[in-house]
Amino acid sequence: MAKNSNYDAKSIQVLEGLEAVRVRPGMYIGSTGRKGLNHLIYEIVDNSVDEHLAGYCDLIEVILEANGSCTVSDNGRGIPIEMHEKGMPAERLVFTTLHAGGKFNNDSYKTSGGLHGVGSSVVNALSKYLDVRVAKGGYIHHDRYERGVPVMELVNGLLPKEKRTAMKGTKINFLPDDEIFEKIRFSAEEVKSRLHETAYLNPELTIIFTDKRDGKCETIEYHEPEGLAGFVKDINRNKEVMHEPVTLHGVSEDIEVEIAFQYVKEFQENVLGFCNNIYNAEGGTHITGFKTQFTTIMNNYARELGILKDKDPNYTGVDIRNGMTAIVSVKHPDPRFEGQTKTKLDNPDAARATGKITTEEAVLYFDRNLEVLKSILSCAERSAKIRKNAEKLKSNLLTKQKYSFDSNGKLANCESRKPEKCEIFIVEGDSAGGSAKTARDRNFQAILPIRGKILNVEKASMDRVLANAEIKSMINAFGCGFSEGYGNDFDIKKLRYDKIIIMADADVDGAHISTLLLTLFYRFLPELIYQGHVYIAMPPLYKTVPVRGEGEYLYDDKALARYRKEHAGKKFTLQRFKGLGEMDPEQLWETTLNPETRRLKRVEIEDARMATEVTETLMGVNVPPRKAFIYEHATDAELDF
Ligand code: TSJ
Repeated sequence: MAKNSNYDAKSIQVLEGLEAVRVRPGMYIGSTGRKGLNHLIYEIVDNSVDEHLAGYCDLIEVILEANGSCTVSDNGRGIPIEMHEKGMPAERLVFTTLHAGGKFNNDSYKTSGGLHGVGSSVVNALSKYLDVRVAKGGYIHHDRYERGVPVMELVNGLLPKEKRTAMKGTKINFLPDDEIFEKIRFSAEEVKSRLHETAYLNPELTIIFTDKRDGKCETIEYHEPEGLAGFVKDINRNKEVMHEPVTLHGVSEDIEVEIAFQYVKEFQENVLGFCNNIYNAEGGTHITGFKTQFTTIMNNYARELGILKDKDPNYTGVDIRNGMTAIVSVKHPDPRFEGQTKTKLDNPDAARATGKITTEEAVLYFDRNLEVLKSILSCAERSAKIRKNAEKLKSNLLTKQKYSFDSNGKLANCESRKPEKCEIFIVEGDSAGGSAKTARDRNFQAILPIRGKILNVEKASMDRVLANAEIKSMINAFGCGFSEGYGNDFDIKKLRYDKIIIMADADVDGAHISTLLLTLFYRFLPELIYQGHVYIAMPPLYKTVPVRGEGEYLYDDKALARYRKEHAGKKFTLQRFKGLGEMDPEQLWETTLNPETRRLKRVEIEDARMATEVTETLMGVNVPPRKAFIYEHATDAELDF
């Protein structure tokens, strides 16, 4: 009896804990939009990856089920189901106690990605239902929750003879709660990309993804035995590479370090950091340790080989990393995170560990691969020359900037000087720019027209980027400087506008302009994206003009189909907007500028792969995928009205 009442008391406490999650879901998963929704899957999958890291599982299966739920299963030991000291099965503790995950996982790495590494109980709390099946010891154990509350006793069933020894592992099936999430449709593309990434980071793991929704059944298997080297190759797949990927690994201070890099013939560095399998969008100590030591080594080699003479200054880190694609992955027993989005690794020992392994291993490699060393150094030499040119141009640009805020070429600035109120619209073409200037609320809306297609920064060197008039006028207008690599003049506090809104036509050319601008921002002003200042305006495609009553703006063909259905039999004419230039100022105000009625999509960069994909798929030669990317992202994103 005593045991029972203890159990009840515990259950009540537990329910109160999970109730807090339902009251403020954003605190636990970041958002209740698309990002938070997909996060539920990663949260569950990470448990199986932990089991893999502990050495007990090599297969994970993820299924997007026809009914909208998600199934994740692995072939590990199965969540423990023994009675726990607290009077309930350990499995129940996992699903009903906040942060219970860590307690059972002391022997392996926590895949806590920082802010939102919250565990399976949060997923449980935010699911309409969650079914757990654990197979071990010849039995299958079944438990079920609804909105976090257990709705049955744990059932133990004997497995059929032929499965008794073979079947083991954990299987979770859950349906996100539509009372919590704005939309409950998972994004297959995003989930696949994340699973693929997980496969690259865990070369001995196989992940099978199946999408059974919409009457189809598409399966894809991710197994990447080449690991990080394969990951780097994949990122560089459309580029001209200079050598085979180089991998460095080792363990130092209990931290496992793995690094892969490969140079391409392009002006850009792309260094991605992972800690315990989680992408660190803001980088951190592991990246710093690698970069610092790599710079030192390469400068030492340059002097040894006589490429740098005594009187020459060292190459900068940015010179040396021009053209480099690298992945730095660490496994840390106790990671700490900081930064705006809590994705920046903060442990000083991680910097020491990556630094030490980089020095030891890179020297081993370069001593045996002189040609690769020399070609990287000749890249650095060329980059240094370009940098010196760029520095001249930049100092010109920055001195001019002080005086040019109000008379910046074509910028029609707003009257307010309060950045938190101000918006700037980047508008393609002088004619649309002209209408926008007439239509706007000049009190807080600035218009910057840019002409034609801006420079593709992905393919251009720094000095050419800085010499580009359109780019100069943008950087001047924003007021916050810009960054190259991680060393920078960028200062977000100086940003003059809270919202930077890309305004382009809803057609292929418009999509191209938007992606060029996004690439520019991603490369030189990434903080603007991370901190959510960049938006894309979503002008409508149609306006309906009914015989009687008010017309309606329609933003896509789905909306048009819906309108036709809802107004079946009624007569109306359809005005189709080919471009922003075709709208009169009043329409432009109503559809695209007026905060009360317009639609904006905030630009987010999901994860490492998405980020590199933005620049790759979007900048590639073929137009259709590019268009698909923008519009796909535009439609399933959280719209900000
Ligand atoms: F927690 C969860 F529901 F999110 C979840 C956990 C979801 C999925 C799909 C898998 C898992 C999971 C947990 N897979 N494998 C495990 N393993 C354990 O929890 C486990 C098993 C045995 C022992 C042991 O010490 O004997 C320890 C652990 C942590």
